[in-house]
Amino acid sequence: MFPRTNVFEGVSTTWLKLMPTCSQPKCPIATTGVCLEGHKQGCPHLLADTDAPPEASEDSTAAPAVQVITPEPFRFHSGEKLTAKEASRMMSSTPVTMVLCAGPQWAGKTTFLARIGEMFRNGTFKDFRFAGSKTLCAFERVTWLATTESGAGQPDTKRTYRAEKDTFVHIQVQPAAKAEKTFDLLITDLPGEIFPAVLSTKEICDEQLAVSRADHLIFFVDCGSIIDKAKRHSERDGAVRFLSQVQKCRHEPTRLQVTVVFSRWDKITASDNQQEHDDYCKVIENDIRQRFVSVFGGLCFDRVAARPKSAASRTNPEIQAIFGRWLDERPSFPLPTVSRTPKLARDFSAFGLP
Ligand SMILES: Nc1nc2c(ncn2[C@@H]2O[C@H](COP(=O)(O)OP(=O)(O)OP(=O)(O)O)[C@@H](O)[C@H]2O)c(=O)[nH]1
Ligand SMILES: [Mg+2]
Repeated sequence: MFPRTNVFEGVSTTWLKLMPTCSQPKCPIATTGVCLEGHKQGCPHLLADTDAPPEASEDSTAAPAVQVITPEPFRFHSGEKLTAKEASRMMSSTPVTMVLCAGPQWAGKTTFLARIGEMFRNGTFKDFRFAGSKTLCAFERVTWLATTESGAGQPDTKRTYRAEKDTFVHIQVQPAAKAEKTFDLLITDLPGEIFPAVLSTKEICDEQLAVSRADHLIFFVDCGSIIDKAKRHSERDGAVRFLSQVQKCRHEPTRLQVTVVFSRWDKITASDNQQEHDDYCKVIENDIRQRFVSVFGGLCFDRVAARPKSAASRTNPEIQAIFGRWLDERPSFPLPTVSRTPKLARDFSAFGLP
């Protein structure tokens, strides 16, 4: 084989003029544009150039084709929560664990996430280190009202609005003992405002992308309602109905790990009838266990006070244990035998979003 003569003329960093290449060693066509044997068209010695556009070889009198070399696009993030499309793009490029926090309004879902952020910031997280986030602004905003700089008299949390459904906070962490390993988490918080609609209509539950895709569901039972005899039965009923809806909407509920959190637990520990309320929580726990233990891939119960009135009642170890479970090795499932449709519109995890 003869070495191919130079194919580029007038090379600049971004523009390249493509010239034909000849298999004859001394042919000057690549540098002068004149064929060694005088062929004007159809020279049998010219090599096919896969980079050259077809018109170039068909008509040698046409102007040389120009190819633009463009750099790979680089995406910048605003630092706000990721949309479903952005989350989908991230999931297609890296393994991600998705966590959904759900429960009625005021149950303390956002405060729980804010507490995780605070613990990373003040260094009290024991087993994991913060390794980055594409949604730092959103994370900061969640914890803002809990800081003294915000000027709020009492630490508080901003409501999660309806429009925030299926938007995701991203966090990357490293295990303290294995700094070379990183885990990516996408966490979303179902706005309490749409909780009643999800309970009443399966179609609305179906619409929640995170319900169909999450690896972990943290369901919040509000102890502020448990201590109120007029509200506690509907709180229990809401928990059972939500888990039933999820069971119906999930394609394979056994892939979902569920944690039921009795949130704002300090409301019970500070109450005069602590034992009675504690017993009622156990009744709810047994009821949920009986109904769903064989439905989901895992079922755990925790008592959490993310932002109690007194700092002594904080349940930081429990919150860290829940977080640690999100990063445990996932149980392996047999691969599906059917072939995957890459453009399946409803398949959030197959990234079929437009
Ligand atoms: N006493 C007590 N109050 C808490 C605790 N966690 C949160 N709160 C308060 O409960 C209120 C509601 O908390 P959020 O985190 O906004 O509740 P949410 O579930 O996100 O509510 P939505 O956004 O409406 O769905 C806020 O005023 C919090 O400060 C807790 O552990 N103990
Ligand atoms: Mg909220």
